[in-house]
Amino acid sequence: MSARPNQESAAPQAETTSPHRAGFACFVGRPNAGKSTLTNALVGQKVAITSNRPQTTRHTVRGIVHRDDAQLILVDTPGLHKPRTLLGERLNDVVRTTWAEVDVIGFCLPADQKLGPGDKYIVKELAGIKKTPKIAIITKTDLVESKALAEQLLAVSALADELGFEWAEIIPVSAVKDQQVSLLADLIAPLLPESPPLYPEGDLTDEPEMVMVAELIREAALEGVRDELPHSIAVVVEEMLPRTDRPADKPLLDIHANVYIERPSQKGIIIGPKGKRLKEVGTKSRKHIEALLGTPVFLDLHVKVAKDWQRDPKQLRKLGF
Ligand SMILES: Nc1nc2c(ncn2[C@@H]2O[C@H](COP(=O)(O)OP(=O)(O)OP(=O)(O)O)[C@@H](O)[C@H]2O)c(=O)[nH]1
Ligand SMILES: [Mg+2]
Repeated sequence: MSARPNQESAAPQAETTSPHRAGFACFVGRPNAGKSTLTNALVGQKVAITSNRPQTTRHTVRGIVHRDDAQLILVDTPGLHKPRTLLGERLNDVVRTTWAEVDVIGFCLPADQKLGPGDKYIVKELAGIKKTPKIAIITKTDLVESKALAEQLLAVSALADELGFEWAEIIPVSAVKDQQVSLLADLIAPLLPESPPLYPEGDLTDEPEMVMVAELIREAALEGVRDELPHSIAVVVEEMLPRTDRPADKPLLDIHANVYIERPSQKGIIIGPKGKRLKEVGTKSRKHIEALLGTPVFLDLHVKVAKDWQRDPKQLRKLGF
């Protein structure tokens, strides 16, 4: 690797020859490219929700990988897309701010989809960020044969040639099959600046618990809904309070959350016949929330209409965008 500057490493393992590194790497790509799944696989725990609906991620999520030689802070971003709403524009802004700030950019391209105009658009913008090393990550390799994978590798390499830059690395991975995931971490680590760890050991994310809980509810709510509805769902946790008058060995956490949709007509779909769907969303997400928080939970979900919130600056602010 590059020549080492003659400053002392601040890392505790003074005997090792290579200095400790720490820094930020973001994953960018089209919606559904597998960015969040890859982030979770690298961290070894679910820090970001995932789904097969596009635009699942709506804010940057930091996942932290602790190694002896380096601390990788992975920044999962929303999929970059052609915005159709104010929310879409805000999400794209978040991605652009993020890639301007990080030490390494990982461009995610699914192996099972042709490199398209959406990808070219993103890579063209990345080409303009000269200082930052860029890694091309072909995701979901378990879905294709080796011939198709080889073609994808060539296509992404040719695109960089065309745009006049070079990928620091090109790597195929499968987050679902855990193939080459740790190799990706090995490739990112040396590209980070010399630095002591930036987060305490054991921290896997800096997401506030209330946000993670809301995201787990949204993830469950996304399952099985189609068309415009996934985009219309937002979840806000209003309150998390330990139930009083419980014996110390039998705690219960009361969580009150609102599931927002955009139109009254969507209410019925989310709630389902006799409330069946909403109940399923509650049961499913409660399990994940209990695992996350390590305590039994009583989850109280309400469905509310926030009219056209994706397009309304005031509503967006209220929902945290
Ligand atoms: N077979 C396979 N599926 C994958 C892999 N990685 C992700 N997926 C699936 O692809 C879909 C999208 O994954 P996400 O990680 O949510 O994608 P994303 O890029 O974060 O999407 P946005 O947040 O919407 O931008 C989900 O259904 C995942 O299960 C993989 O390695 N193999
Ligand atoms: Mg995502």
